[in-house]
Amino acid sequence: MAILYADDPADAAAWAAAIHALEPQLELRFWPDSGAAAEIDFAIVGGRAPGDLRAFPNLKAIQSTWAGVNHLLMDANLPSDRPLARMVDQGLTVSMTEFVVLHVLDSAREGPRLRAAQRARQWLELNPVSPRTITVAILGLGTLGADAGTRLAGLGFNVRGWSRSRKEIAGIQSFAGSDGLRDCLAGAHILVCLLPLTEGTRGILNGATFAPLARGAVLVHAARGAHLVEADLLAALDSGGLSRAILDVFAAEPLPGDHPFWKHPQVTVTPHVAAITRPGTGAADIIENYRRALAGEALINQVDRTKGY
Ligand code: NDP
Ligand code: OXD
Repeated sequence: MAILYADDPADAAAWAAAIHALEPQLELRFWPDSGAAAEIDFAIVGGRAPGDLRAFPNLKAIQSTWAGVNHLLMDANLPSDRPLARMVDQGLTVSMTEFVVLHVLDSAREGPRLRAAQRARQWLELNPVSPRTITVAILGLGTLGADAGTRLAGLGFNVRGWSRSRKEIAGIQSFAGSDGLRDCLAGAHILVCLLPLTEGTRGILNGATFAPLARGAVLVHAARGAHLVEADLLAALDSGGLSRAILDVFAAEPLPGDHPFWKHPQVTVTPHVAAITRPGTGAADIIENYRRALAGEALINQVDRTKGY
């Protein structure tokens, strides 16, 4: 029996090396060279459509190398009656925390104003403000939001987080539900989005969400493009409601060349690179999930299809 790798071909060699370093005897096949369909009992998928996995009658489970699985849950080629696991990887978590901390600190230390002053050869003595006076609201307090929030709290920021269920995380004030969202947003200076994309969160970054923030607040969005109502962001930047947006994810990726975000002076575009799973740290859980799939056990980080994440 064999594992089918149906993820990004550019990463195939790195995944094969990481998996074989731990379990040299595992047989890996690479899409579209799957061999006899009946021999495939596990599939590794990622950000792109993997092809029709319904063709494998003995497939026991599917493992995503991505943390977000919204695109996989919508893919009719993925058998909906097989367990699907998402990726939780220390390498990915650390990268996302770096991305969030980088942009929160850049905003807190007024990076854009200092860079503009340098371009104008202006000696602009801006005194750093204390992080305690800056409130960061994180939407999504799961693996990624909790880690980024904990680091920001450690740096002294006033951190709030919003999730479906309340959390007890040192240094983070936890909010849940729709009343909780309003309280989480009220007066926040920096809004970070690390939610999964579901029917409950689609379009959540909209005018009504931006309105309770402090005037001139900054958006750091690294979740999914469809969370954001782009027209509402442009309107909020125009009106001064928001002063800046750092966007890593977009409704259409790659971002089309004529999209207004590319040249907008208050928008920073990064090409969905906030965080990626590192095969060296992600392989162990994949192997454990393969073992569990064969044993008929629940997977690590198994997606709850009713919740959509
Ligand atoms: P988790 O599943 O660990 O956390 C999701 C969090 O969102 C949980 O706290 C959950 O609440 C909360 N949540 C979900 N739905 C709602 C809702 N309707 N209302 C309030 N809170 C809600 O996910 P991760 O932290 O691992 O990843 C988050 C997302 O980050 C991914 O889904 C993906 O879209 C994105 N991502 C982006 C990357 C990039 O490079 N840009 C890289 C990796 C991930 P509760 O805890 O109560 O269930
Ligand atoms: C992920 C991503 O979800 O890279 O892992 O966006």
